[in-house]
Amino acid sequence: VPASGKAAPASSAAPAVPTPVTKLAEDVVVPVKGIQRIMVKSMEASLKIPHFNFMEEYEMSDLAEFRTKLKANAEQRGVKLSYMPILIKAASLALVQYPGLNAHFNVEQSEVVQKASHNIAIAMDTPRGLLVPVIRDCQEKSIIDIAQDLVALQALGADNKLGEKELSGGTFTLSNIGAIGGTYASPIIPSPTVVIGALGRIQTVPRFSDPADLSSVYASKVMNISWAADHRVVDGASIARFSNQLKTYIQEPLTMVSDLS
Ligand code: CAO
Repeated sequence: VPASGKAAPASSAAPAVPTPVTKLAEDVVVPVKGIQRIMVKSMEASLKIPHFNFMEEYEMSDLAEFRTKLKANAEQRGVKLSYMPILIKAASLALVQYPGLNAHFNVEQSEVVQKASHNIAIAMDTPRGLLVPVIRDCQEKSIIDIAQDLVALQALGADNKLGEKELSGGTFTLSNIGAIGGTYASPIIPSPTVVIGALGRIQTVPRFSDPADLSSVYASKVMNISWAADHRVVDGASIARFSNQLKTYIQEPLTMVSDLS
């Protein structure tokens, strides 16, 4: 029930994607082919990876304000600025300090290649299902550059035009499942990369500014990120330290400015 005390109109609860309104009269056989067949193979490869999961809550209030300020400027340049480009840039800045997480594990050669380029793959919900196009060289790009790339990839995805060129070469992955819903996830690492992060829904929750003072409760905007790392070559402490660095960039966005090259 909203603050007004009145129940929200029924239409506001309608799901964004309509669900089928007719029951199936008989079984329907759906062949698994094309992109989905590739998904079967890549998920089977991913299952060989021992996943280490780590989840953390990030306070988003300052980042939300930061985005509001940048949004107008982005719009003047004709760019839609969601949270994603800022989070991608923040992750890239944190990866500079943790190069072992922006890497490929070549099992056959028994080597980890720390990648110079931050080619950040973004899980995307498209009419063809899940696709994971790549925003290349995020370490060299501004937040606006990244926003432009993301919007362009979303447009290609919507038109069924994402191909090998856009879908290959990722070195680190982010999956914004929270854009659809959900707080936590257990994401699957795309081989040969070694880390993936699933972003949960941004939500407003009560928190204490002073844990010793119960009257210090305030409305906090938070997002959870669920990390999965390849525990053969990445230890939990590295993920926790990387997450702490990213948390600083998210919670105090101005700290990003001092680390921009
Ligand atoms: N919590 C709350 N709101 C969110 C949000 C989140 N985690 N993520 C996005 N939003 C908001 C955006 O801010 C935007 O609102 P405004 O217009 O007011 O800014 C709105 O939702 C729509 O965002 P978007 O989806 O168009 O853009 P995005 O850049 O945030 O995300 C993309 C782009 C491609 C990541 C997303 O559209 C998508 O496909 N997500 C699904 C990923 C997925 O399927 N993962 C599962 C992989 S395993 O099967």
